[in-house]
Amino acid sequence: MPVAPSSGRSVFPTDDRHFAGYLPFGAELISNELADHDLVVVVGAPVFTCYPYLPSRLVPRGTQLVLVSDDPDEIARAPLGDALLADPGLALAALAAEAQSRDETTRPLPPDKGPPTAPQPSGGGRPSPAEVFAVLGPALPERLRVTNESPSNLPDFHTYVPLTFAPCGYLTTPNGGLGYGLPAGVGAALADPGTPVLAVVGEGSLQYTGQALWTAAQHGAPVVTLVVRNDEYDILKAYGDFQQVDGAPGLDLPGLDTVAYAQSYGVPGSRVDGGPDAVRDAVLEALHEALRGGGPALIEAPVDRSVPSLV
Ligand SMILES: Cc1ncc(C[n+]2csc(CCOP(=O)(O)OP(=O)(O)O)c2C)c(N)n1
Repeated sequence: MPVAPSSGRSVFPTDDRHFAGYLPFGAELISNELADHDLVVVVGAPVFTCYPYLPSRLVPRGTQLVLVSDDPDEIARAPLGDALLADPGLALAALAAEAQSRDETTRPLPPDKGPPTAPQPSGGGRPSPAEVFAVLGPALPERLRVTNESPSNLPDFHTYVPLTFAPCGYLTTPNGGLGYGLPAGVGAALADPGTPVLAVVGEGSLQYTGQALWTAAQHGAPVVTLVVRNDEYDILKAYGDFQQVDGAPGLDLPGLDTVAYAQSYGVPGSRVDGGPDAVRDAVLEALHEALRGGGPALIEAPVDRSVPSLV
């Protein structure tokens, strides 16, 4: 079972043998990924959110698509396929019961994928985001909510950070609009203070709703903000490359001091220059402290400035 492109929630435990990864964002890439399938059932998600624009059918000709949704507007928006207006949970339960009642050979479990391959060392003075996530991800506690608003690192984040806690164990913006992640994490921590939150955010995205740090400080919310700092709007540089635009202005972010910024809102912060192991230790310590009533903290982790390819 793959997760719909740009899903705002974790809908399936990523350590399950049936988890088939995240669908890419661009139409052509999605279509290629689904090419081997006769039937695609989209459950409780749009068909499909796409970015960037890559003109293509969403599924190959010959592949049937059915949307199951309780949202008539979503059904009206679906650009192709058939739709069933129904509660997705009830519909899936009915489908599972029907499948079990059939006397057919059960499909074997998909092969165990094993752990992801280790990232290439960045080669520069700073680690890559992948190197940080590869060390941090497996060390994170099971009972943890995670939010992500660090756009250029999303594929690395998904590769190395297991998302297994439910319900709403993972929160992110489904449409790319910045400013949701940190407030969502603070709100979740206030609603459920027994579950700490790790809010992963780019230093650019932090500027959109950083005031949430003040709310976290005032209420002692157990939220640890991890700023993945690359000193630029990395994903927009990637978009510039994709559109073959050279030298778009305003995409460098030198001189932001996110530690001082957090402190100005009453949240203690520290910059961790010691590489992935040091970042992991600092995050785990801060999560531990937060759960013991120590309140929020911010950790800034410098990473290298490599611009990822968008497609
Ligand atoms: C409300 C809003 N304003 C502007 C944008 C455009 N935008 C998309 S990503 C991005 C930069 C994010 O920078 P950063 O958080 O540092 O992450 P990076 O791309 O470096 O990983 C911007 C400005 C947006 N998506 N939403």
